[in-house]
Amino acid sequence: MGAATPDLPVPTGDELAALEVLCIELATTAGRFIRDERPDRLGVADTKSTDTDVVTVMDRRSEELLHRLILEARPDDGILGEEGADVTGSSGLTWVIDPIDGTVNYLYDIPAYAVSVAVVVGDASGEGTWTPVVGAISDPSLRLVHHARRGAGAWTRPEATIESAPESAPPRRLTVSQEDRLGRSLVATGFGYAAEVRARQAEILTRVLPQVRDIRRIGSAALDLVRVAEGSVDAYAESGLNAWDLAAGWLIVEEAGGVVVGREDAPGKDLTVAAGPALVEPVRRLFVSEAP
Ligand code: LIP
Repeated sequence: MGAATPDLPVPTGDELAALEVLCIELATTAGRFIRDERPDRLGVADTKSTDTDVVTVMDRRSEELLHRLILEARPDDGILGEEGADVTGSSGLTWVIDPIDGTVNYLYDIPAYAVSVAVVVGDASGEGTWTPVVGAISDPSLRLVHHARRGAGAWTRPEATIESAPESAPPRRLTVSQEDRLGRSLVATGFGYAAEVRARQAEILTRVLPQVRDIRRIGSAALDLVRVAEGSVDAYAESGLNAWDLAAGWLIVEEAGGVVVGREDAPGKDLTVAAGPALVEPVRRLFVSEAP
């Protein structure tokens, strides 16, 4: 396990399993919604940190849907959402949700976006003060949902099996790449929205590119982390991530045998690096001078 926050009450047994089932259902429901209800003429409803950091009406509607379903099922839990639907809970558990991760891909109808739903313990508003215990990431374009709960492995299953007959298509276990040679590693990364951040990230890439097999820029942190968990990239590194980009994918990578770290300890806005055990430290060193 990576740099988790120690001494936090973690749900166990039946409660954790029930939370995982709920996570899967919520991510799948919201994933289906954003795919099947995407308006033909989708526009930009608003912008956030820069005029390229966009919000669509579907980001908001997806978060409203998740917010309603979570409160119906778990009224005492907290909620931290990318679009601001935050709730202070009393249970010690917080749902950390990204209603559309990869919003620019979604806006351009590029099939690489996700819904990320996680349950964390600790203070989800801080850095290094929380850890995920359950997570699910819906990939609506591939009609897959990826999920994990602490201690039970990481899995992928077809979206269609969520309600119908789960036993009809048993989930496939996810396992990270065993690559241990930096020069043979395929590394996913991403970039912030602010010009000065992108300039610094480009400088980092001039050091990274000659030392790795190649990079991939998928445009969704949640899907980048799934790619690490399934071994379809060897590593992922990015600065500037928020908790909602990171929470579910962090757990899924760890439960797939990977390690997720930050600049020094827990992953977060400063830096997130995810890879198999042999590669995580060499990749971290490559990116460590990057600042958000
Ligand atoms: C995205 C991240 C991605 C990053 C993009 C963007 P959003 O999140 O998932 O890793 O490179 O710049 O921040 O904004 O689509 O939810």
